[in-house]
Amino acid sequence: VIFSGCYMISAEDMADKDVFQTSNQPPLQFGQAKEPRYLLYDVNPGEGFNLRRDVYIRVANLVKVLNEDEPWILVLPPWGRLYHWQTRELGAQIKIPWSTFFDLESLRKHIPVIEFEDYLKVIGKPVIGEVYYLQSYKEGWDKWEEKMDIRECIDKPRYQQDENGKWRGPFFYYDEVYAEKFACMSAQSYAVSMKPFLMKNTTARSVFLDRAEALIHGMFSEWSAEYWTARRSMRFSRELRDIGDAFREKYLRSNDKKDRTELKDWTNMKRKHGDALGGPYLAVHLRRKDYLHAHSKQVPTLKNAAKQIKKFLIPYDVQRVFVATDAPDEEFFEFVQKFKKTKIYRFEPTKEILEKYKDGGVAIIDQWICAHARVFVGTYVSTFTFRIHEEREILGFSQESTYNRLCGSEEDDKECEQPTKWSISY
Ligand code: GFB
Repeated sequence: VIFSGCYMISAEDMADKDVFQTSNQPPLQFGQAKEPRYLLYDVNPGEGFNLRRDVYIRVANLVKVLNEDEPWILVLPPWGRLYHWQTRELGAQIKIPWSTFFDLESLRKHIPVIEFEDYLKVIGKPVIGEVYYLQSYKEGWDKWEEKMDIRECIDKPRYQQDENGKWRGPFFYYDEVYAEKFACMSAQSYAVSMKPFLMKNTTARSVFLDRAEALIHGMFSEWSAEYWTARRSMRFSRELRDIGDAFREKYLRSNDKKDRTELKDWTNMKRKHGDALGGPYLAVHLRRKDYLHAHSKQVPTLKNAAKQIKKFLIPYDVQRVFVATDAPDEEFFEFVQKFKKTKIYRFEPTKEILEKYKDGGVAIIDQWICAHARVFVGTYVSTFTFRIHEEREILGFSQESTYNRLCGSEEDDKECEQPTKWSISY
């Protein structure tokens, strides 16, 4: 069985989908249980990995509230062709399942989820019932109020009807997949407010919300326990954590016992700020590449970044620095040369690790190592940095050791506002 928990599978499912048949036992009787429905979603193609993780939380909480009334399963959108995944030798980097990056058993302790390929197996045909492409309101708005309406598409849609009436579109690069129905929907809505629409206005077995980043957290925001429950369920895969842990042990004298960062089943794990000590190293997220243009004022020169980092070393009594960065090699080596005695490290994947876990997996290993440092310094408004903050909240680090950022070379202390503290709540 693909998903855990209390979701019933109909007798009809049992009859024609061998995926549910176990051994030679006769089919089980499932009585009157309601068939589960499937929610799929996708995000604006330009968005990066870590904003996508935030959208997952919004949609996951929608699925959570749907399940209060009827069984819905979230279909995890395969990862693919993200702008920042640029290692050429890896080829297209598409159709990557969530299990490459995340621990699905952990996600399932929050809501029922399945991979897209498993969804296709269960349905038996490469079909999605209804697709709604979320967009804004053409006329704009004076005051923000929640509303949603089926409207004409504002832009030329990514979906086109073929000669057989099937809607073809960019379904995660699975060319054979089509939808039976398509519409644009103007929406100003909290994610959970889609519930009545999905339950009452749609009938298909599967519904796909495209541009799901348009749905906002609302009351399930970063400040609320519900946000954090979903967030805590987003554990990285065991394999990626193990690779990060081995690096910590080997190069940074860091392990969970000494660092007070041992993980428990997240449903029972509750830490206070300051419980975690962290390994004897500073970690910095040195975001470069497109940030040099996107946030030129807040991104320091390499020389200035090194100067800022040095100021943290004595107060935190650390002599090692771990650098997570998207910088090209020459920039990284230039940065290293700014230090004399301090040892500077970065994670360099073996060929096998890179091929297996790709750019996305390497970025997660970087985040995991940053999350365990005695002190962390991030990059202005980077969602990559924000996810590290959250990881450190979950592990129980003091907020002083977490919410620091590099300032732009020209920013004075007043301008260089430090990151907002998102305190974990349970
Ligand atoms: O994750 P992300 O949305 O964070 O996008 P931002 C940045 C991506 O760049 C990561 C790579 O997912 C990684 O693939 N990357 C960045 C890194 N920093 C590191 C690092 O330290 N180590 C490794 N291994 N990889 C936003 C984008 O990025 O920045 C927007 O989402 C836009 O699309 C904006 O480009 C300017 O929030 O930092």
